[in-house]
Amino acid sequence: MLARYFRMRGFAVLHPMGWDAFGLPAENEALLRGRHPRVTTEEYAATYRRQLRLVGCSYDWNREFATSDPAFYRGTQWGFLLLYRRGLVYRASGWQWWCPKCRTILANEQVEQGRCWRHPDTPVERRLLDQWYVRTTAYADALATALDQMDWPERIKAMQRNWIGRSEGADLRFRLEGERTQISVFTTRPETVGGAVFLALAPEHPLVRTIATSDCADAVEAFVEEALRRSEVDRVASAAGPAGVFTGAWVIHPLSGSRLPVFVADYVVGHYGTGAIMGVPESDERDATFAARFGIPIPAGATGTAPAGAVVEELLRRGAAVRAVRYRMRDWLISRQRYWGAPIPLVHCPVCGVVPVAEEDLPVLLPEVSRYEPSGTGRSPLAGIASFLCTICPQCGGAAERETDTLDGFADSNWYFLRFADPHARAAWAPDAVRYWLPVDWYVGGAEHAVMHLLYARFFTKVLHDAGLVPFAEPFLRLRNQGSMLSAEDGSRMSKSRANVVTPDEVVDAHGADALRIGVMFLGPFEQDVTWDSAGLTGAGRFLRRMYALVHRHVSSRRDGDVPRGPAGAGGPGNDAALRTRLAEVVTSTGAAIEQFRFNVLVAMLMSFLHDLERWEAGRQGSALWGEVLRTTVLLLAPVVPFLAEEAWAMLGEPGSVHHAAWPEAPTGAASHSAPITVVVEVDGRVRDRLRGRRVGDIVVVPDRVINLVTAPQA
Ligand code: ANZ
Ligand code: ZN
Ligand code: ZN
Repeated sequence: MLARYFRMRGFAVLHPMGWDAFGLPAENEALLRGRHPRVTTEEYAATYRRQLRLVGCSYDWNREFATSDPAFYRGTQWGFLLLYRRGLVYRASGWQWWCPKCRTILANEQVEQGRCWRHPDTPVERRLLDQWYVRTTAYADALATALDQMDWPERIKAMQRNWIGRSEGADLRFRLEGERTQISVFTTRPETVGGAVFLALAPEHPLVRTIATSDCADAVEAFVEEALRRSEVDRVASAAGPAGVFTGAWVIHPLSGSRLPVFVADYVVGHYGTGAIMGVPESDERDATFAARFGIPIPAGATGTAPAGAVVEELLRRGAAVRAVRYRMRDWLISRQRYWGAPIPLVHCPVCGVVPVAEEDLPVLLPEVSRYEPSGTGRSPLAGIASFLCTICPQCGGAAERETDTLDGFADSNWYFLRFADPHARAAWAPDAVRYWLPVDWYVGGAEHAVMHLLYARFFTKVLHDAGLVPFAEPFLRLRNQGSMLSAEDGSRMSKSRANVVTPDEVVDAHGADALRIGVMFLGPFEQDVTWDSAGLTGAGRFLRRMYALVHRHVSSRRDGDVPRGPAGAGGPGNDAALRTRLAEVVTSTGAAIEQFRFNVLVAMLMSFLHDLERWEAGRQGSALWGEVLRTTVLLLAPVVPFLAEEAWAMLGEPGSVHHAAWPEAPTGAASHSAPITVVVEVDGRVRDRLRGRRVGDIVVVPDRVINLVTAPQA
């Protein structure tokens, strides 16, 4: 609707469609059916393409592509190498989520409540593995700051801010008793240090095993092993309350000099802050529970009531603290041990180390396989394909091995919008076309993209901007989220996997595409979840038939040369002037409703307008005024019900397609407000009358009979 509307308003509209084809869903589907993901992807794309055409979505199919096309993923690989060259890619070993059912590593985002996103009944496990990361945290501040000026739903902005999770505070250093080693803790409340009575390390903390004394080592080891197997959510929000174990080590309080015991605690998160905290029972509830549970003594005089600023100043002065800003956000784990993705364009050379593939050798093609099973070892299926694996080092020419991991699908959705500007460009994108079309003016998608896709794409755009490759730093100016369609049967989200979908095919078959469009819009506000209700389709069908009949009556009375049944302006609830006012009002509010995504309101408005038109019709059908009213009405209907509008347009005898016609101007009433003029009425060049101090209220044309200028006093 938006695309059709803006096109009629005279905008150059780019309304593309393509397929985010790489990734787990396609691969899992292929595994299930034992068929190549490319084949299943093409099959699904064909169905979607047909259905989208069926319901009158005005996509530009010349720009269609799939992210799994080599011409596209060449650009994805190029983008990865850009990040690599800019020092934003690194390899690190880390604890990874592992789904025993998918038999692969999961990104943090793919773990929901400690379970696999694809297998909600399967708790994930943890494995220590080498992975490729993108330093998205380098842009944490820029990503958070820019949100303020963006025309996005507040809800999504809040989710992004939350995801980035910026916290200001300080790192405080505690020296281990009898040693030089220091333990750093991150706190947002450094002024409470006076009340600190213990330190707690995350089970992942590198010092855990070093500092554990021999009599505590076994208990610490057992605790750490158990904790690492559990998911973070499970650990931190455990119903059993905080668990931990004493390491046997003590630290010295930087101000009081008293001894504080060092624990390992499951509620301390390994990747946040320094992975260690100071426990302040008097200010923090969890610390209080922990201290009580382990009988940690509160030393006399341990209190945080000292003036805040003074404490922090003192710590800073003694070098026991540095100011710190921390982000909850983590770097992006971009490697996947999967088949169906763009191969990471790196080579491992025994002499040169990691070497990027030369730009002219891109794309690194995904080899053909007959089996898509994950190896189950944690390595990608590509590791088992010798012809892919064995290569030559781009730097020294010696024998080398290709990287066998593939890129996360978000590497594709990071930049696909640039490709749409010219999907046939030889390079990743065509700079001129990108400058012309982008950034995206209207981005419409589900709220499930609130963080990952939308954050990574914003990150990547900022990198491109910093590299001088695109003239903007934000990819999506306006964002709007549609709600989900819920099934009337079970109230859950319609999805193929739940087999509760109503297909467009069956609805269009029974009611037509325009009825489907109205029926869907009328279900509720655009951004809210709505429950499918086919009852609305009957009303939609009635609306379409009445609208059609209205146009038809006018056209046939014009053809039959009917004389208006009464003096013009006599029929309906008001006079012609009232009709014009009402029409102008509908023109204005239709445009506004579309731009505000108030589609359900728009449909209701058009329905009530139709009702008015039917009452106004008597005495006007066949007239020039009525023709003009219907012409305008059909233009307003074009974005909403494109098929009926096209038909009605032709019936009215208008040339070309209604979808190429200009959107009606809302009459501004300029004539009535400007200085009086004299209008000369001529017939064949001979003056027949002069209209002074009056305005032309109406022009009634009865073909072959009368042209009647109806005047009204100047307002
Ligand atoms: C002492 C203190 C006293 C704290 C107090 C809070 C309240 P945000 O706001 O989310 O940044 N913390 C630091 N690192 C942690 C980790 N790795 N795992 C779990 N908790 C961690 O939270 C910052 C606060 O969370 C820090 O400030 C620290 O506890 C805790 F009355 O230090 B605070
Ligand atoms: Zn799984
Ligand atoms: Zn080499």
